[in-house]
Amino acid sequence: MNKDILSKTAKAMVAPGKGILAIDESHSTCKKRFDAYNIECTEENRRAYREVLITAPGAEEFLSGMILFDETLRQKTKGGVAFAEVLKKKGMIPGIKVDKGAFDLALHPGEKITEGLDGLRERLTEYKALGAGFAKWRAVITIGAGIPSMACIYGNAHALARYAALCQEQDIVPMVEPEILIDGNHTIEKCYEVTALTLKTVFAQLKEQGVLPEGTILKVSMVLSGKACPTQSDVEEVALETIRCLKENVPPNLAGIVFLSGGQSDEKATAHLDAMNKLAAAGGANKLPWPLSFSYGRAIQSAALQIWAKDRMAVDRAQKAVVMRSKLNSLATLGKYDAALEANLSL
Ligand code: 5MM
Repeated sequence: MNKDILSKTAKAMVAPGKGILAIDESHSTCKKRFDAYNIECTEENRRAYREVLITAPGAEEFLSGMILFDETLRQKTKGGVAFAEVLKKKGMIPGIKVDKGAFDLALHPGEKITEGLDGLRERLTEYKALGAGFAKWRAVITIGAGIPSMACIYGNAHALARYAALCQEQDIVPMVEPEILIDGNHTIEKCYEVTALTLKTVFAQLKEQGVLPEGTILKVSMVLSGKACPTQSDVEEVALETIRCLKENVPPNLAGIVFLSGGQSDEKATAHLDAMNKLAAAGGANKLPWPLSFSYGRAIQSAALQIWAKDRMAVDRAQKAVVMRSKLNSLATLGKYDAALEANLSL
């Protein structure tokens, strides 16, 4: 483990004004997104769509990297340049999703465990040779009647720590992603409780496995009311509760924190991040020891996918959409976003 390489890469991932674009949908998730527009989920369609995102001119001003799926890391532009090379030439870091997905947790109905540790050391060696500088593993925690169980939280936390240690062994920065799902009618208080317990357990496991915090990025969900909760929290409350939860449960020497959007609208995901960074910039009790940035998938891609789906020739417009959304999120990492800017998004 080279501590300098790890902390340098991790710092670059959350450099001021920069965040990460997640385009690491597995085939089944990609099919869901494509189905909404009647696009066939073929290897070539996936490649063509990802080429639009990866080659978007100017995205590098706001993005430090992109998370790719195994297939994408092996694909090339129409002109024959490997996607990882395109990213590197633009000064972005290629990342790779290394988990094998979330499966039913035995004896625990309604809960998931993420798999993929078998053979991970060998896969990481290959991914490194293909250009990956960081790797992502997503654990899924569901809130419902009597869940999450400690078996689910602990099992996922342990797997996250084992994966993170394997990454750091090869100087690959682990992006540790415990996602507390937004689905359900739970309150923001319940989400806070589950997020806090999950983070506590994950960081205890990371410590136990010897994972270097300075060479690790946390990717986490915000503290939100469940989608079907009759009382929805406002932007200020989400920002305050998320900051409070992170400050209580994340070690201060972690390299950085990025958020997933998890089904929030594009505007809400940006506004929440901005509110947190405005609070942090104001100092006092909300001052933060780590940068807070984004690693959104849907909340950056949605407009671009819609444009490209309707007209495959409208690559320029789709690319502008992804860059504009990245720019607004970049402003949010600095606490400089203004909802009025949404009106200028003439796509
Ligand atoms: C882009 O989707 C990622 C992969 O998900 P699947 O394994 O389900 O295909 C996902 O991990 C993503 O990186 C994060 O959830 C963030 O994406 P959102 O859309 O929540 O911002």
